[in-house]
Amino acid sequence: MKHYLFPLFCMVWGATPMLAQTDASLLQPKVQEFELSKNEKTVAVPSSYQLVLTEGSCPHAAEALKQLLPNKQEKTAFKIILGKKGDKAVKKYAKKIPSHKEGYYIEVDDHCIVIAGADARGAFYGVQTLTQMVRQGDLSLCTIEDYPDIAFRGVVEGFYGTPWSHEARMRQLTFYGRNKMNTYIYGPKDDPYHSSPNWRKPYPEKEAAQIHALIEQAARNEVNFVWAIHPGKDIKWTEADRDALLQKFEAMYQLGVRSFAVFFDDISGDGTDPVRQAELLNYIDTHFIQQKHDVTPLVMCPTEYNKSWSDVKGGYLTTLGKMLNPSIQIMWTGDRVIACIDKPTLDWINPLIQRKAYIWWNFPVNDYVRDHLLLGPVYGNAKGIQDEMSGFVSNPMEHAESSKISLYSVADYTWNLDTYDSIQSWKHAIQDLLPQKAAYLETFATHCSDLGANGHGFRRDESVPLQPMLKVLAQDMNTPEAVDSVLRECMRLETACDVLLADNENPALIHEMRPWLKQGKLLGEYGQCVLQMVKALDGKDAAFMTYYDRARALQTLMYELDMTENQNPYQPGVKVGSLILLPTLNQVYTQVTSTYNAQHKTHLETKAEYNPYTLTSDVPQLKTQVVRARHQYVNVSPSNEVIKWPAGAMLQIAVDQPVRFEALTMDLGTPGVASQFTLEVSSNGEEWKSVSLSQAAEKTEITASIPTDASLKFIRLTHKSGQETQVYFKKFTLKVQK
Ligand code: LOG
Repeated sequence: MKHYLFPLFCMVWGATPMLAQTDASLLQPKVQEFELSKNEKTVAVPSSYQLVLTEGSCPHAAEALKQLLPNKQEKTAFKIILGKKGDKAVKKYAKKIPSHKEGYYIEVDDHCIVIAGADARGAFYGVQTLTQMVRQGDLSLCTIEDYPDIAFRGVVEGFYGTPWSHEARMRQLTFYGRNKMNTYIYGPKDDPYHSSPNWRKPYPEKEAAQIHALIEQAARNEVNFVWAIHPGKDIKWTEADRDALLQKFEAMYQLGVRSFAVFFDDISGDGTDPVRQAELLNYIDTHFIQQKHDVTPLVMCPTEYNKSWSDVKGGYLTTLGKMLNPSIQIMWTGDRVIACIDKPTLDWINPLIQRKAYIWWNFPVNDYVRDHLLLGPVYGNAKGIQDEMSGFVSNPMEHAESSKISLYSVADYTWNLDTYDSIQSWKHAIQDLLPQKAAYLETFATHCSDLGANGHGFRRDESVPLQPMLKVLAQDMNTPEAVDSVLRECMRLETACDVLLADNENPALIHEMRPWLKQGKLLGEYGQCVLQMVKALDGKDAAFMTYYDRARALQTLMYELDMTENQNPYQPGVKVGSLILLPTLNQVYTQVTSTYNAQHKTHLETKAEYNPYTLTSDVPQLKTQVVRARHQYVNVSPSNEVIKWPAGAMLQIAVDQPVRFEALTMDLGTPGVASQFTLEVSSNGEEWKSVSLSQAAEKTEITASIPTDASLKFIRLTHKSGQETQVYFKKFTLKVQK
């Protein structure tokens, strides 16, 4: 029976941090079974206690308990009994311990607390739960039976971009332990010793020492540190490379690694052969993993790692399914690169790979929308599918602290799928991350969650509580209720950003969010101005022009911030409220200014934002890429993955006013491919002139200088080789003169 205690005390006396009893709904992740004792009594947190423990049985749990309650004594009446199944200390409770791995049983009565794990990790998790209970205040007499729904839960540091710092990783591992996540897969794409060119080489001394420290930190927190290698870009299917890989694994084993993964994602060419991949992995499994006896099952990420890229007839996945040793885990991102997971997802993939998929969930990763920070709730993954997956790990943002909002909820979801509540979990996550200023962070995060238009077409809802009023405002800007409530929320947003910018509670978090907080503050100010313009329209207030001038200034300041902060080469800039808040405010700005112009016969600027460039393409993976102009340059957002470019397919950029295209620079990641493409320009989209492409031998960059012509409006790149080609899409920059 599930029994969650209603936090009545909180309701009556207001939100006090200390409760008179345990509120099970606040335990994280949500526990499976919580039962209050019938007498509804509580016991104070013991100020001293006698520890009953089988020496050496669960050292990390014992250490965590010591941290929590340091006053352990020999002769005290109150007892804490800690142990794992099979220990003498917990023998009496053996039948009550859940049979699931990593589960635990807790019993609190007025003279004793029992924490009995199914194993050492379970005991550690029991201590984490007790820690949360102690932080709430007096302990309710109760029993808890708890266990995870999914065997492997956690994080894959698998994004492109700046890998997490050592300090950030150390903090993450503590966070995983606290939230009962047992897996951290180390695989940052931009660590050269994980991928090409240096996967064959051992880590230099400093990095090796840091990895060793991470492994120790992981062990203290009962996390499996999984070290992944990404050799597929340049692997040769030779004994020499096979041995190089084994040697690297051996070196990592010597450093303390006891869990391993091999990634074959985002590669093209020889490395993608499933037979060769399976032979190599089976060899590693037999000659390394199985030989060691203290290493967890091997994990692999396939080249076809999502349904939309899978060529079932081509047999890649079935070959892996058939050939790979049954103990090898296969990762899967879902129906698309970025997708939520449901039953049909698993019903499709599991039979093909002849095992339960190990989910690589691409959220909150933002390496393809780096101008956005993803702070919204985790939602969209189905309930009831716990028995169809072997693992579920989340790929986060390069911003480690900010990612904790999502990771907290991933911990919640993967432990107990069926009771998962996305909004509640998100609120708890924010509370956990920044307890003193949680309300402000919640306001900011409410408006900083969508990804904007992107090549993967994955979006998240944003500004949800304000949406009804924003819709009313968009329909009729003269609705006072809507004007006032949006105005108030913009004021709240500005306040929240100010408070957070000046906050010192979690400096690493604020540092990561700083550009977005600055943009959020400007957006809040802009919103207030625009709505004041609406209020001033009735003519009674002479302030319209002042509000107009300030709104214009804020538009410029938001643009400048976007052009100067977070200037990464992929998706530079800083976006906040881009799904609905900013577009609605811009629409109201245009409307209110046009109305004013009509009333006063003025010519104030009515355009709030303007992108003259549009992209069209019949290459499926490119057609939703984003194009944007920055100063003299027009960039198409690059892609991280391999692009399958069909025969005859093209990519076109059009501009609404004639311009002078000066030059094109692009990088398709492969030497010699320029000859497979033609570049053409046109002023009307009908008559085309071709422009020659140049590519130096052995180089991946392709350039074209475009003959002077001030009347051009179209430029297109067409693949002409007659059959599908595979390229990367690392850069596409057009230089333009107005
Ligand atoms: C990469 C990953 C990247 C993610 C999101 C997998 C298996 N591989 O398209 O490194 O962070 O998508 O951009 C990927 O997802 N490639």
